[in-house]
Amino acid sequence: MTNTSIAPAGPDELGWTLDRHILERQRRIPGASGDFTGLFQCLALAGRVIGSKVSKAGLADVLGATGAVNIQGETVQKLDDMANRTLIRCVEAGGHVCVMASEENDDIIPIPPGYPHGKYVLMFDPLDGSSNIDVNISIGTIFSIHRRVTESGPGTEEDCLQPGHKQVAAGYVIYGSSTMLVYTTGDGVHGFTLDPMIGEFFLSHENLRIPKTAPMYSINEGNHSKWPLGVKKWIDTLKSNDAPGGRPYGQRYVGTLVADFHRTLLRGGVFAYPGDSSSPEGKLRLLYEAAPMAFIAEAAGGSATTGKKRILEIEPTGLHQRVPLFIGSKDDVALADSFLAEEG
Ligand code: AFP
Repeated sequence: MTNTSIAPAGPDELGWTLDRHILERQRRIPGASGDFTGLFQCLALAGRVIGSKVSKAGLADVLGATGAVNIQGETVQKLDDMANRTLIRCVEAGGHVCVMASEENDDIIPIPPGYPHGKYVLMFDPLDGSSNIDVNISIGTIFSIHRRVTESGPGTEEDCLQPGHKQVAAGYVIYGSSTMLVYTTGDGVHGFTLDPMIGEFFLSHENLRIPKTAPMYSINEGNHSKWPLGVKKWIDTLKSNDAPGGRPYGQRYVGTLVADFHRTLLRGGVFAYPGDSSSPEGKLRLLYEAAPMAFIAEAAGGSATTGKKRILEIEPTGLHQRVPLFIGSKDDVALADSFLAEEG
């Protein structure tokens, strides 16, 4: 006899699509409007479009620089520009957000006239790791979602300048050997892998947890001479020979935060971009890089600090503010913090 009843919620031969995963969670929230689900559909579309362009980077005329320089003083790559425009176009008409902000734009990005203003605020780094684009190394898109704090109408900078602990969701898309979208709403981190033949993200990594510690560190050692003493001593300790203490640690560094963080999330260890004598606040941006990754790290059981303060507690003062970042396994970040505390 054929069983015609609806299958119970749970993975079956189709697997869980990203859409279904978000929808099932929406149904658990009484009175949910579907706006969050709608916004995620826009983000997933943007991820698929950008991923498709990235995978054809050598064939299409998208490699190289546009000739422009962004607010950070960095050369804008053509793919950076394409990714930025794709995200804005995919999201602006949906009616889910009241304002956006991007690492590539000097100011907030308003919703164009004629479109509704939603209750969410979207901030993103459209293509993290731009300097790796031309050499075929993994790059990514990072996003952070807040609820608006202004009442209604167009969103403002005030909506964007919220501390990271107030995020309602954060995630990234990594364009690597496969395209993956990883996200959290603060209660579990889930990873979805794009099936390029079907054009859909399927749940592949449910409830990711960062190991408590792992013998791996990730830092740009070329900056060694500029580091504060505490960072030098910490890295020297990780490299020292101490078999019972699990040292020396191995070193891995891609130079794309999304890729270095993704490895750290899956395998454990610590990623760091400290402040140094030429950039006391480091290189990474609070709103587009550090805060969303910190939200994901904490939801996976890890932690993220500036070496002195929890990233998610920082009250932002500017759209393009930078912060030192130590992120990953709880014990490994705590060890880094202890060296920075000694320094005073
Ligand atoms: P680009 O986007 O300019 O390549 O910078 C990437 C990044 O912001 C972040 O993704 C990396 O973790 C970090 O910079 C790498 O910086 P260094 O090249 O100074 O190591």
